[in-house]
Amino acid sequence: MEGFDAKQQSHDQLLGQAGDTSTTTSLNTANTASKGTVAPDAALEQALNQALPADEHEHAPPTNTNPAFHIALDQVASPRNLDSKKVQQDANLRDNIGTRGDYLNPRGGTNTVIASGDSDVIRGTGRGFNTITTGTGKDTIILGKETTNRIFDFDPANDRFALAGINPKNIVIAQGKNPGKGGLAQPLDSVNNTLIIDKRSGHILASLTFTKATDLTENHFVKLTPEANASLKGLKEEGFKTQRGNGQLTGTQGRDRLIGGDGDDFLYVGDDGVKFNPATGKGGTEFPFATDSSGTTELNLNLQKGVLKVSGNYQGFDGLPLFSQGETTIDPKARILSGADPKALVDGFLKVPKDVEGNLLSGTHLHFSPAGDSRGNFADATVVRFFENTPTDAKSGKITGEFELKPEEQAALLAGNLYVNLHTNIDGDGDGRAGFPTGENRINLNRNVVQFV
Ligand SMILES: [Ca+2]
Ligand SMILES: [Ca+2]
Ligand SMILES: [Ca+2]
Repeated sequence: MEGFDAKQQSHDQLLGQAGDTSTTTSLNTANTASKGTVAPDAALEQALNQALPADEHEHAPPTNTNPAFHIALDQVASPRNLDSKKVQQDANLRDNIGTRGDYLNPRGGTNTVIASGDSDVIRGTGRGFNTITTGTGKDTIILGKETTNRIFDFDPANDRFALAGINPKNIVIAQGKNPGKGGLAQPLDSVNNTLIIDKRSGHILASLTFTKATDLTENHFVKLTPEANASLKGLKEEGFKTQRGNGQLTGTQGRDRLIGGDGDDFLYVGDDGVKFNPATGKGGTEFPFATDSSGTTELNLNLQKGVLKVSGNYQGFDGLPLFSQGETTIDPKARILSGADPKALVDGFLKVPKDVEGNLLSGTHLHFSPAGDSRGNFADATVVRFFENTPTDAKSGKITGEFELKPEEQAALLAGNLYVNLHTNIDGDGDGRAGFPTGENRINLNRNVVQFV
């Protein structure tokens, strides 16, 4: 992954959270590939390819040597091997697709895949880089050599992997140990992520954001057989709506078969595949710096054609929205819970005068990290977008935002991986409480808010 913007880094550090920008270490270990496995694996790979429907055959795909997708086993925490005797075979993929599920193959390139609320099969074997949100249901992600799949919402209680032409004994499961942040550009080997590594090459086959490696076992893996690939040959005749080509392919509420091209594709469940429950927040849900504010916030979300619209309001706040009064210094009565120096804190904020779309600096930010659902609590101060926050009196106001989200940002949103933080400052009503520059209310757009239909 690329390092993130230096301005955002300083913002990050000033909020007292880890700002290490180190990226994934490129290290192809001269490793210990066991003798005698290469030829059978290659033969199996060829048999798997031939068993695919004709429009999915891979033709001499290039080798992916990008160092960002490789890591040495001494750069990860608690690496462990799969016990290949405990990994079952799967001879039928077709039956893993739910009655409203999809079959999604983005093929080569740098792709984004957002699957459905039912059980889907996603093929991540095109030797590129895929960002995947699986949605709900029991989803199967097919892993193939030299392909990296970043999965934003892997659910160990429901989802699993199928190994295409990779012997399970070459699979290593580990926890990342990189403390670096950077919004969606957080390193693949983030301390928050589980890594699935092909130890022959050090290739990262999957990076599962915000998951614990200890939650994965051999039960999360099956070996893919040529029969399993062949079971997908009749999907079109069965009524799956097939779409092929480059760019964005948008599915229907029924069964879809979406096959991308060699370039960068976006396979998308469709706007009618998801809805949003109202998102609420309060001081006690602030993470990592809970506040004793009695203020509350409610936001409503809408996503149409890649545009996220957010509107809502806050009330009962201790402080006015940060920067809403044109201030360039922090009110001495405001409480900075990170322990940061107030001047350094505000200077850090002021270094990011607008977001990637040109929305001007405000104290209300969109961030990347889930909290408040089954995955645990995470935070990352990197700004993804700025909202408009307009006070209507000293304690309440209106929040709006309209953002054109990139496909991977839509994937983060629909994985429940974004949150809104309302930073405050200045004692508007003179009661001696001047808000929280580190954040007075956090509103998690988590799995309880995003609802696949
Ligand atoms: Ca593609
Ligand atoms: Ca799904
Ligand atoms: Ca569908």
